[in-house]
Amino acid sequence: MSADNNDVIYLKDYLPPAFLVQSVDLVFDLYPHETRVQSRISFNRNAHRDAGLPLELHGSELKLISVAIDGAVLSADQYQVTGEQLIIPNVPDQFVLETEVEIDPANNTSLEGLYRSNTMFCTQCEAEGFRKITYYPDRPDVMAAFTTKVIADKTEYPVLLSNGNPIEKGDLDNNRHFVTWQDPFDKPAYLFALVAGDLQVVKDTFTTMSGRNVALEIWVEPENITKCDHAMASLKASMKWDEEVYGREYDLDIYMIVAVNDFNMGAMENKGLNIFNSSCVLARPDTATDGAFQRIEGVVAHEYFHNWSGNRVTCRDWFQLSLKEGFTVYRDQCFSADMNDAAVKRIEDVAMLRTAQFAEDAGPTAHPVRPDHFIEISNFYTLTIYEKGSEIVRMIANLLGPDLFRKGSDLYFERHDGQAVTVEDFVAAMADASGIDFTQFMRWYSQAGTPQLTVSGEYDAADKQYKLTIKQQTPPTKDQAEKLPLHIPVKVGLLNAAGDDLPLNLSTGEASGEQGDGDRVLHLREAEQTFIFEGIEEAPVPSLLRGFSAPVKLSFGYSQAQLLHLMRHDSDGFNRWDAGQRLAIDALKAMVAQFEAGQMPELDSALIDAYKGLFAAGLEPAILAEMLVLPGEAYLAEQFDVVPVDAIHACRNIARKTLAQALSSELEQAVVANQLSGEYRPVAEDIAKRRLKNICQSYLMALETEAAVERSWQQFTTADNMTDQHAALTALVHSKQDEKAKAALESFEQQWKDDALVMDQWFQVQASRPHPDALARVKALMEHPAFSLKNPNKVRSLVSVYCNQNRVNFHSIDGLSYQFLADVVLELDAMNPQIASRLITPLTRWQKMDSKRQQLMQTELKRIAAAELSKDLFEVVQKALP
Ligand code: B3K
Ligand code: ZN
Repeated sequence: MSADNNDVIYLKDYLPPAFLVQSVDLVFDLYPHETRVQSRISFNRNAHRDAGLPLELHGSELKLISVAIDGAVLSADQYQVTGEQLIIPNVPDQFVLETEVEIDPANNTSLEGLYRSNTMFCTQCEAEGFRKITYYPDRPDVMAAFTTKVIADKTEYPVLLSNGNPIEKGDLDNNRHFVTWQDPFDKPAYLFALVAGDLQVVKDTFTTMSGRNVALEIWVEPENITKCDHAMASLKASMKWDEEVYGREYDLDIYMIVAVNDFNMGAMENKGLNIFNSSCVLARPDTATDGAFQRIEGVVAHEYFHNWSGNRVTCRDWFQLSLKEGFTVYRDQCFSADMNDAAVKRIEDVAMLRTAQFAEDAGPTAHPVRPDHFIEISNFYTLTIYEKGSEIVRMIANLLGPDLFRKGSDLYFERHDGQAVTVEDFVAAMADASGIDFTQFMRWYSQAGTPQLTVSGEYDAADKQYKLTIKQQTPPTKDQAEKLPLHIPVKVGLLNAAGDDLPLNLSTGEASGEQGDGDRVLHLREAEQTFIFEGIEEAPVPSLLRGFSAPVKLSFGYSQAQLLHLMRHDSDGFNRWDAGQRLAIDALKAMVAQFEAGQMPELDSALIDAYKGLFAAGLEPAILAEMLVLPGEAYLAEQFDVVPVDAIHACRNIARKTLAQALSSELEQAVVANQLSGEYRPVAEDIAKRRLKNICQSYLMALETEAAVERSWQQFTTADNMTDQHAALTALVHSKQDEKAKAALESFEQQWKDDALVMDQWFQVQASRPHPDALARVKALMEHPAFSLKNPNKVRSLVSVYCNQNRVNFHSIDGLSYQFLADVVLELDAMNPQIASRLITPLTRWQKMDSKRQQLMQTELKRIAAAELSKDLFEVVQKALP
């Protein structure tokens, strides 16, 4: 399995660059197979490194045509070219390097560097893709001003884009033309971008807070021109929000977004020229679901926010990736919370974190938010870097409060504008702005694994005291056996019997907030610590970790009555939802135990009553919808040491049917009451109603009564928006109504066969269908004309969705799905290593499966390991092997 270049790179080995770049001039002469790239780079020796060091540039898959220094062409003995580098031993302290290379974009299936998507040229350079374009010090701490001339055929590529502002354009011989772009801001090479194609544009403008006009442009293939409005509105809202909340203004005169079909992830924040996966930018009410509208809003904002948190202030090295990603995710989460329902947004984010990031933190690829070594950095664009990284920033924000956090972020941006910095620099700005000591807190960046808090409460009626004792422990992870106590902010409230928050007066223990407040943030620092509240007149019910104040697992011996109390009364919306989740988990675990003992599982009637109560509680549709959803199979799996995959699936289904039966009139009523008329609007209020209606209808479909099936069919055939059409399609396809399912799928395919993004949804609905023929169907769909292994969206929609969301089939005891995934991963690795190494994830999570499945999964991992692998896949597989 080992290629020879699988060297491990360590954070401790960081050295500043030997040469700095003053300016870069690039000329691209674009042809599908033989693109020529000329570069002219002025270098200066870095005074912080030894004199006399050779010039070492990164370069990969490049055909070197010529190299010259200060105008003199070098002979072959004056430099060395390896698979990864161009090394020139003797160079002056200051010089101009000119190179010309040839590259083959049409054969670049890795979608990194310069490649083709449909008929256009586009680039993806983060993290280390620029080295596939030309020889360069491809590291984020080398920042320079770029000028880029793009030359191409005028008919096939009328639009030629790069970073910054266009400064010159003109015609050339042979029907070719050019545009020259200049980016005045120094940037690392990972933010370079180029696009050439036959594109159309939607234009708008934004006036910044200082009164400058910025041209906004979204460039798409002609058939997508009607799908840009939502992204444009989201962009303008993001620009405004960043001015208001962070005081950050956009800096160039133009901001461009380009939509491409073949893209490894969601989008990329290249300076002034964002490149987006079409799935994260294109939407129209009839083609995109509410979820897609919200995702677009979030991703557009995320990439825009990077202009400050990432581009103006960037990372010193890739170990600091969370510096820009964690902070930017935190910023986009807050933005989406402000644009939508804040409690629902928090619930969604936490549900994802607890399901997927906690599993990552407990699995073989667990790593700290700032890793200390890697083989392939592409493997570290993870939930830990992004989502746990965001939780760390959220904890800092909560420790400081809004005003000091703003002061801290202002200080960070001012101090480090134009620099490539570290996580320490970010935290130092927060510490300097607030006077808070973050020394112990820094362990959050270096310790992997999810801390476990075990909490107990003791009420002393005589002394009117309530004592909370909190123990913390972080389990060992693959690379770190020993863990130290973390500084954990634990937000708590105490509810009295009437359900009100008691005033909290702390006599022992450190906390933020004022004495007498209804909730306080306890500062847990020790392995075990007791906090004492005074003047508590009655035995309270503690509401712990309000708003999910830290990314931890928390256990407290709650009784069912206490959870019901929290579910009804907690003033914290998140914890009200979480109490419901805990109740449901307890009930489902009891059912699993019955199932495994060979009994017929029965849902606890207390849960049924609690759910019934939700309908009478006068909740907002958005919250009611969230509270009605049972924990998913993946999160339920997290609750067991050995995962009973089949029992979880069966019991969850039985629970859904039981609830549907018991609550049929409430559900019916909600379906009727939440029908919307009028034009589709992707606004929180309408999204909540559609969601509530569709959740209730999906419960009713669990019973598959004639009336329910008929209603889904009606909705499917008459819906004027994709949210409703898709919900009805899912309900039908996931039911046992084979005829109706088939008819719906055929009609949907007929209607949408020319729309790639809608066809992705068609693949997803079938890949997640929990029926025994699922694997055969997925395999057959891989032969469908709309499927392509070369397109990441298709691979994700069909293969990833099957392996991650159709758990009962993926883990089928015949091991055939494991074999299937291994086959696909091996085939894909030769084309697109980044996608292959991500796709394999479910096969690496064998640790909590039963021994039979463990063995089947390991057999496939070993089979993969025996092949010649990319660096990306090699790194993941070697970690995952037993
Ligand atoms: N910064 C990019 C991710 C690049 C991934 C490279 N393999 C998108 C984002 O986080 O905004
Ligand atoms: Zn990002």
